[in-house]
Amino acid sequence: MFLEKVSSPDDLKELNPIELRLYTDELRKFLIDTMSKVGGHVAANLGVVELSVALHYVFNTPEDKLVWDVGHQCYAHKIITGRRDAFSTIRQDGGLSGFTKITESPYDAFGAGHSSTSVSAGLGFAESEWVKGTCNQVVTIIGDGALTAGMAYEGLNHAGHLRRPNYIVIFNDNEMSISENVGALAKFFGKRITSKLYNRARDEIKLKLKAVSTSEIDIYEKVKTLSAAVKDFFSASSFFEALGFRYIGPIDGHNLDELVKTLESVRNLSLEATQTAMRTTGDLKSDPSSEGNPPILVHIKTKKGFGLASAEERPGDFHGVSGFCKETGEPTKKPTSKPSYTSIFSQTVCRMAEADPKIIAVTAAMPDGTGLNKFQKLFPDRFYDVGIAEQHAVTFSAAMRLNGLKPALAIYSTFLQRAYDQLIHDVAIQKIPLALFLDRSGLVGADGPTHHGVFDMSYLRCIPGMYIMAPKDENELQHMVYTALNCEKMVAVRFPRGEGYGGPLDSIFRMLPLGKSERLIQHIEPEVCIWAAGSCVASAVAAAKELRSKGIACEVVNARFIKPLDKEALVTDATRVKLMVSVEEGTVVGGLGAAILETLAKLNISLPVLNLGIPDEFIEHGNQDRLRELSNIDVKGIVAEVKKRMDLIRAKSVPKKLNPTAATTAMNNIKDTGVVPPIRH
Ligand SMILES: Cc1ncc(C[n+]2csc(CCOP(=O)(O)OP(=O)(O)O)c2C)c(N)n1
Repeated sequence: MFLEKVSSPDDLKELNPIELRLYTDELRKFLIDTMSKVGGHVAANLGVVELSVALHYVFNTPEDKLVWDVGHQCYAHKIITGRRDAFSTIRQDGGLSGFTKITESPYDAFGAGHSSTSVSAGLGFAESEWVKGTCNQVVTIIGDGALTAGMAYEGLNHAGHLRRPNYIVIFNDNEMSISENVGALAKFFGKRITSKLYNRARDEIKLKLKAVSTSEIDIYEKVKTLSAAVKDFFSASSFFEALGFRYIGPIDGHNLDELVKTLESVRNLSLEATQTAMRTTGDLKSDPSSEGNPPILVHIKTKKGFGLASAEERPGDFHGVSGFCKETGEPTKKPTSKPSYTSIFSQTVCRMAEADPKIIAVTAAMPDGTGLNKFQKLFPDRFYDVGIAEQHAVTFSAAMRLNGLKPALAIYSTFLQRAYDQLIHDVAIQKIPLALFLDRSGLVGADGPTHHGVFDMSYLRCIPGMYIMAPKDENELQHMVYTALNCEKMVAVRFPRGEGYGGPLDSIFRMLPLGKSERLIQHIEPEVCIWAAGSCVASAVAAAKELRSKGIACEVVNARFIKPLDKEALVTDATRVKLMVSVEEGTVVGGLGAAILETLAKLNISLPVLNLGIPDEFIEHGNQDRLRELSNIDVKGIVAEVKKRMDLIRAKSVPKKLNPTAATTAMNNIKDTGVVPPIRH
């Protein structure tokens, strides 16, 4: 009833308190109905329905900016800001993004997907308001999980220094990351009930002491100093106050009236302080050292999955889901019999760990996503969830490796981007043979451009000493996990999101020869050779079969190693075919195809090369297979592209085949002398 009436925050402001409450209930119901059909980040979104309504009710968005951390909890915000009708398209081809996205709405102040960026972004907005001389307010909404990441503290520390009162942080404390939150701070914030009592008592005592103070002696000030030590022990407020914030809370984040009232006072406080500060300084840049006008932190307490029993009970299972039954919470999609790559990875590490006590497992806040929750149950003392701290995870694991242990460090490809300097500075330069397992490599589907793991081959390949492997199927993944944990190299194994092919699994793990490829289809007189990596190998094989029926003899090589590339095999192929093709589920810039081109160029071999992979642009969200199709790395795309190029080659002058003897000589020369002789066609 009220849901249809609200198409913008201005409509929301027209509602009276009772209508606002009814609207909020309808909004939650609408969210549950829609997410039960199309899926999404259920638990996080149900936890912030009241907060989203209260924020848009109180603040003057979009002039005042809301910066949502991660952005996975912004569904109510999307509905309030005019995207209700499109909401059922969320995370699907051509539909709304599952995160905040500045191109989608002026109300999405900043795009997100990766965690813990909201404090820096919010502060940047707040500070620029200051420099421009305007006093719009900026609100960052950040969870306790996101507060396990270093970047959040970089922002908070700076905010405490800049002291801009138009900057407000909402600390959404639900005691959960995706799984249970970890770390000393999470425990510290757990004391907030004591803090609530403390706050109430403090306010009462303050009033009483102020009443008995004189102009000569301010008894309240004196007692305040004395009580600081007690406060430090009891109160979460001291933590944020030490960082330079005015702390308010904790507030019940599901009590709409209390939230609205608190946010209204916070807004007034912030507005007044901002205007006063701007007036007093008379200068656009006020004195940041002024003690009077700190930024404000509001600590709210919410429950993940609020309003949906199954999600409240099992918030971890309702982090990111597809459709589900509203009554039971059971997924509507039937589980397949094929194992996921994640489960094979985790199973292999667990089996290896039984035999080798040196194997430990490390994850950055993704025990369920990486499958390492299995390891955690079996070997609790050898399992480490470090929080959303990929940088720390890499350096921590590097030191453990150096000290004789064998960490299996599992991080999603996209999140490893966070730890790039650590990979170079803390691992590669020191030649530490750390094994990295990059889950969700390639196109991930519904999460879209912030989450596609398409850059790792490119960003890892340029690191000296790095080994990069990609399995063609789940059986090969087992052997790659085994090889990575035993090979004394800095090595990354990248594998895709989703299920494998359900083929047989070898019961005994084996070492794969380092830097060696595997030829899957051979011809006596091939015209084309496809080098494929990981998830693209099966498509390449199917494409080669189809090309054969179209009169094109096409070999297929499973590259296995993107680095080091199997140069001998590559040169052999280059001597026999008219067209070399690379196929990879990663960016063509800097990936397997680039490695092939670089190698051929270095050997002075020239022949037509077709690079298929993710083009030099960000791929939107959508169905994983559809996105592969759009990038021409599915069977149909490979066949069409190869056929097109071969038609051209056949129509024009066909380059002569390379002389095999010359190629062999070239390879021998590289090995013996490092000198590359020119090869003539
Ligand atoms: C850099 C990075 N690592 C991991 C993730 C995966 N991730 C998405 S949400 C989330 C938990 C966030 O917890 P919190 O900030 O408390 O928000 P809540 O979901 O509880 O509302 C994690 C680990 C991410 N988005 N970004």
